[in-house]
Amino acid sequence: MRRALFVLGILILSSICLPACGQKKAAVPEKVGVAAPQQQVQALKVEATPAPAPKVEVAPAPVVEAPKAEAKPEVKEIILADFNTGKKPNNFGGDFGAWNKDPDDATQGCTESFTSDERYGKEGFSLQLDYDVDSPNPAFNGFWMKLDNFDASSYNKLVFYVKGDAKTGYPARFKIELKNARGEVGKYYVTQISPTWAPVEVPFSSFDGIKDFSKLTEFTVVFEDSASRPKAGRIYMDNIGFAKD
Ligand SMILES: [Ca+2]
Repeated sequence: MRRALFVLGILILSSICLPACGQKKAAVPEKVGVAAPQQQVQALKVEATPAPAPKVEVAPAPVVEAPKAEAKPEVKEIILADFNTGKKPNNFGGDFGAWNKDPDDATQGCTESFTSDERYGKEGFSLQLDYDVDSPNPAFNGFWMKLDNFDASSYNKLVFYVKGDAKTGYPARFKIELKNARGEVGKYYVTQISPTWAPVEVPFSSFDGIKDFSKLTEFTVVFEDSASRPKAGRIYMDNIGFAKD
C-alpha cells in the first residue's frame, strides 16, 4: 500500500513537473533563437528610420520693387509774348517797346526789333534789344511790356529765354522788374546770358520788392551803366511768360 501511494505520488509529481520542465527546456532555444532576429529587426528598423530632413533655412528672397514711374510735376505755363508775328502787340494785346532814361542824350539808348535769324524755336521771330549805356551822363535804358493787370497769382515764376550776341557783345547781367497795380516793383538780376539760348526761371519769391502778383501792370528790362559790360551790346529774348510747377 505504501508503495502504491509512493508510485502514485511519483506519477502525480511527474505529471506536474515534467510539462513545466519541458517548457523550460523548450524556452531556452526559443529565447535565444528569437532574440537575435529581433535585435536585427530592431537594428534594421533603427537603420531604416528616415533621418529627419535637415532644416535648411532659406533666406527670403529680397523684395524687389518694380521701379515706379517718376511722376513728372504738372507744369502750367502761359506765354505772354513769343514775338512770332514780328510786330506789336504781344500775345495778349499788351503793348511793348524800348525806353530811354534821357531821350535827349544821343550817346545812350535802347532799340527793340524782331529777328528771325536768332529766334528761339523753329518759326517766327524773337525780340532783339540793342542797348548802349556808354555816356558821360548816368545812363540806363531797356524794354517795357504792358501786362494789363494780368493775374499771375496762379503761377509761381516768370519764365523766358535769353541769348547774348557774341558778335556785338552782351552784358554779364541785366535787371528785370515786375510792377503791379499797388505800385510795388519787384527786381531781379538775370545772369544766365550766354551766346546760346538759355531758359530763365525766376521764382516770384526771388523778386525783391513785390508780394502781390494778382494785378501785374508791367514787365521791364533794365540795362544799367554800372552793371553793363560791355556798355553797348545786344541780347535776344523770347517766350516771355509765367509758369507754375
Ligand atoms: Ca519767338
